[in-house]
Amino acid sequence: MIQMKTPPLRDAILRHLTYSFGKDPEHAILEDWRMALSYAVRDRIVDAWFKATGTTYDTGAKRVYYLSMEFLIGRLLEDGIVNLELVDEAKSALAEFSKDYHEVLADEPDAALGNGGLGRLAACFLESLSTIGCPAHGYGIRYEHGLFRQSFVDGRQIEQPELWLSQRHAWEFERPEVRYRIGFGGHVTNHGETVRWHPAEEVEAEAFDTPIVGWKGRWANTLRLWSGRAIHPFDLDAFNHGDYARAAAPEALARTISRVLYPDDTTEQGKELRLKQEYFLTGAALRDILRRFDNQFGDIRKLPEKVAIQLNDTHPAIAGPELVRILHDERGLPFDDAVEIARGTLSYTNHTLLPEALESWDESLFGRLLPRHIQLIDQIDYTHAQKNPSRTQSMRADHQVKMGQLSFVMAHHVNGVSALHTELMKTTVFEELHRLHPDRIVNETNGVTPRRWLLACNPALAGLITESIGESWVDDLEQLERLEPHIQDSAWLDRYAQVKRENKVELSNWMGQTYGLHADPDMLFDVQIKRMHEYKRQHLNILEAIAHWQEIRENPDAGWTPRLKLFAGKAAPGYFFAKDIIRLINDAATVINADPVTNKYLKIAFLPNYNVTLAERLVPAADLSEQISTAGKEASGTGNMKFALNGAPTVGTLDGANVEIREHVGAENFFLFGMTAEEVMERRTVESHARKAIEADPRLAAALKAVREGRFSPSEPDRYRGIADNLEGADYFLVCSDFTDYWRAQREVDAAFKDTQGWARMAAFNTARSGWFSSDRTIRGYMHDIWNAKSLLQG
Ligand code: 8GP
Repeated sequence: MIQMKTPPLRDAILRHLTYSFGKDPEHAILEDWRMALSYAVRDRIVDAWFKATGTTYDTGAKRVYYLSMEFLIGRLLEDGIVNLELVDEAKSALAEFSKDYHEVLADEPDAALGNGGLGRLAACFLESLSTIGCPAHGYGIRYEHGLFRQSFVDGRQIEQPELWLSQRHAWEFERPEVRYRIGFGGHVTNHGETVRWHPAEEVEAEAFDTPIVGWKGRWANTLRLWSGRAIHPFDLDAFNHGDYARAAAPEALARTISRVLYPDDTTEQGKELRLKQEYFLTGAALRDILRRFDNQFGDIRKLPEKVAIQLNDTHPAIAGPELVRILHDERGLPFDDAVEIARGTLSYTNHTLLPEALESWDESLFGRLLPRHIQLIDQIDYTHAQKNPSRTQSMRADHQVKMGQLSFVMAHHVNGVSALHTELMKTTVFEELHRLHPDRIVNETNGVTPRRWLLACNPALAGLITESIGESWVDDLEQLERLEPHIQDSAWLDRYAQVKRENKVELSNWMGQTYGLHADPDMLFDVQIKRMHEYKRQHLNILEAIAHWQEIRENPDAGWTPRLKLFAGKAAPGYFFAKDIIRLINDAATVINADPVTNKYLKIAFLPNYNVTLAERLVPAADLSEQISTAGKEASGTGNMKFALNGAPTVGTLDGANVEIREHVGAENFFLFGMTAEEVMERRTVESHARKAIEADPRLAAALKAVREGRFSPSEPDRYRGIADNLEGADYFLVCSDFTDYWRAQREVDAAFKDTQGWARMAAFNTARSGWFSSDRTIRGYMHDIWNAKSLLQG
């Protein structure tokens, strides 16, 4: 490998400004500076990347492939700078040119190639894989438009297309030489033993590579995203006949496949284009994986020994039948051997038990698009039934193809994402398959990368921690326990509290400048940020706020704890109930914030366009983390971990990873309320459970009445009748039944917050005891329990 001397960052920036972008410092615009800095940082990442790739080849190590329809990576420049420990150098280099570091960083578009938790987890995993030095690739789709941009008009959510590629993007390397043909439709021929699929339509998948660097630049892996291209991009004949639209049609059609990210989180719509995207990603990834494997190892029977493919939910589940098709139809292995090899290579993560999220495809659509795969699925299903005579559920029931069951049968391990979720998998959706394969389900509780979610987003707290215990916590987060003795020291605790206050001041200033929202940093900052969904119960939060407001009005001098309630989150464009909840929060905020009697004590704001960057601002400044889903519904949560790590105690239910967070931080540092998953199931069987809860709690009744009667929508009093009817009627997510206990927990929060020292102690224990929630720990779990993969870093 060529060895080159690394120039100082300042020189590298200037060099790129001049020779990569053709600008001198006098004429460079902000974007030029951002690009020049990015290229200077990228050069160093590339050095680490080449070295890692070389080591992986030389050692013949097993490789991990993470297939995911979503990678919610956010901005990458700060990530690179922080991981390469270039913060000070970058700041002073830019200062030499009179450029502000933060302004330059803020110019980068936020790559939102994901919806929420599942996509952000994939991004944290990539960073942890590199930090650990596990040879890995992420495979996804290079969507031209990521998750829509959200704004509010009269409190209503408006969606606009997201355009992250309209600005220059520094991180990817186009690989025009890496292209694969992906087919759809057509027919299957059968000549004796030889079965062949003849697709009717083909597009090309072209690779774009982004290096992902780990802590201290010791290792870098690749995120390879596929973009759709036409095989014959231009119809010259049509052009020559003056039909310019038809001439360009093939390219437009092929590009459609990677044009947009589906904006649904935890709902499946069964759309044809979505299935095409799934096969496009999976087909291209498998060809790429097998090409690399063939070049290096040759003997296909060694595939499970050298390759681990993780399916991020069922979206890439077609990998099972596709691998069998390649091994059996194309390479001539016996069917049973092909299935064995595929199963030895694949594993599957389940991220939700919500029935509406479990993928199942109409067999006629599926068979039309993937005629050979549906035959193979039938054969896989048939052999599985033969080997397991007590099986009652087929993956091909009701004229559907059930991707959850297919994934389970084709995977050597299936994992849940928190202890509770994994146990529920065994007793609900996968009960029968778990009985037949009792060793297949394992748990890998989620985690978050401490580089982004503490070191980069909360430099003040990171600084205090490093000063107190050294910097080893950055890639060994459980070292944070060593903060515990410091918590007993009141001077240290004051500094801890001071850091939180500074973060709150910074957020207040930013909200003031950006939204004209003026918040007193001494208020309790109560934050709920996540996708909008009934099971996450943002409506429970706003109902409690309304009840609280009514109570303050009645008795303004009762010594209330001042509170700022912050919300942020997007609703799927077709999820009208969730959109109504957004509007209700905005309408309630308008009325409540304008109330001179109460607004010293209660303010509400819904910040638009929630994304990774906004989370990075809010998490360090939060006092209280709202994790209030109906127990049994949130598979894990990862926002909950970010808040705890940054010193915001949780008010939450025993759901998902909240259970483990509470175990780790201690019950006395967590505000628990609500029914358990078991009690939830029982409560649903109680007739008129909502009505009974409302009758028992006059505060709840009064809050609902205000919503129903249009207190927050005087120009349209009926606006929220739908919400009121739902809550007073079926109330599937048990908002009413959990309300009273939620109210109680919130008043405990109020009281606890008044004791400044006591609160700081609670917050500090949350930080000190959150080390286990590092995604490094999670990835080590996958490497050990599922992939049988090793780190290639020494020591
Ligand atoms: C989410 C879960 O809702 C969340 O609890 C968990 O922390 C996260 O995955 C990471 O494991 N699930 C999804 O985002 C999800 O299932 N999305 C697919 C249906 C699109």
